[in-house]
Amino acid sequence: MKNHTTLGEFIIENQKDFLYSSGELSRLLSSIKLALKVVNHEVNKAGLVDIVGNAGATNIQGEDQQKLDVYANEVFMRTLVNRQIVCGIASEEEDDFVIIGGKNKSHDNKYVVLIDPLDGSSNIDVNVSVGTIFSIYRRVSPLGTPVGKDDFLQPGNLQVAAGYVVYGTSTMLVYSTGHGVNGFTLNPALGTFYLSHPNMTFPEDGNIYSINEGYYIHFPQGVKDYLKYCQEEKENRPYSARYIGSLVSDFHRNMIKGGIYIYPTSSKSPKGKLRLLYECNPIAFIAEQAGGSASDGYQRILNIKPKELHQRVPFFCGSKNMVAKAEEFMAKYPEEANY
Ligand code: AHM
Ligand code: MG
Repeated sequence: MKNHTTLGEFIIENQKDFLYSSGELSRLLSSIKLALKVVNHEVNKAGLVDIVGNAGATNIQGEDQQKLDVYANEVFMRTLVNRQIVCGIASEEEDDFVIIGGKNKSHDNKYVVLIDPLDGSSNIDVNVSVGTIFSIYRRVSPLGTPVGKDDFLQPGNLQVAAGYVVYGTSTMLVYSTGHGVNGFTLNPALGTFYLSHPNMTFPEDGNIYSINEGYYIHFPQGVKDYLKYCQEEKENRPYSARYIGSLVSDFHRNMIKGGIYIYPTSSKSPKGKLRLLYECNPIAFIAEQAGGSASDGYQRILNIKPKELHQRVPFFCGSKNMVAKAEEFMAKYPEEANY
């Protein structure tokens, strides 16, 4: 691959990796690229305009929506709908999945997209990085019919592609189509993404743990034991604690430096907080493609067969050896696997 490869060039050059590719996935990735540039522009000026704040509505999980969440959701929905590339979209910000073209509309398009348009949005008011997370599946319903719930409730190991955007000190898009993980950094002056991080890989081990330790008292015993292990003075421990509270940024740092991210069940969130379809599956797909791993503490995230669109799961994700160690601690409390 030559230097200064742009995202557009990379998408086209790698189209041949897909058997029977008709260019549909490439066009889909290009529309996501367009939408995220629009969202990026808005996120970057969030401090300047009176857009930050509560839109006054709550989403299906009963959480406050920030104005930029609503905006980002609209941009991604509109871009994908207008370009008529996918047959359906499910978003963390929508109660139900959306069939492009309206209810009962039949489609010949192959793909569905699941998206968390703006994750970690409570960080916007304080100028801390937020992200977008997306996941792409081939539909299971026959072409020429309307999409249904089963098209969205597929286990993560059937993802065709997944990615995230970090709106950070630089804006980066990191994605995988199942052939490794590549990262692209936006040159804001030109509006062009360049391949800055080819073939990203997770260090097998690390010394960072990322968890909201303020909730320690509410954690399952396996997690408490593992945290004590992280803090022990032995070998390369104690580890450093780093927690931004923005999944994409915490994951991105850990993938580059080596570390583990944990959002466990707790007595406050008995099923965890993060959503399987919009957050855990796409991040788990990227983690595995980069040589890391992702688990609910007991089983591989990508093997879980989803039951509902907004399902939550506990999430342990990061350097392979660190996740395996955390699972060892969880295994001592098998009853906690039934969350
Ligand atoms: P959101 O989808 O409502 O933005 O919530 C997801 C975010 C993650 O980005 C982050 O890792 C986590 O929530 C932080 O939660 P907490 O504040 O409970 O630690
Ligand atoms: Mg989210």
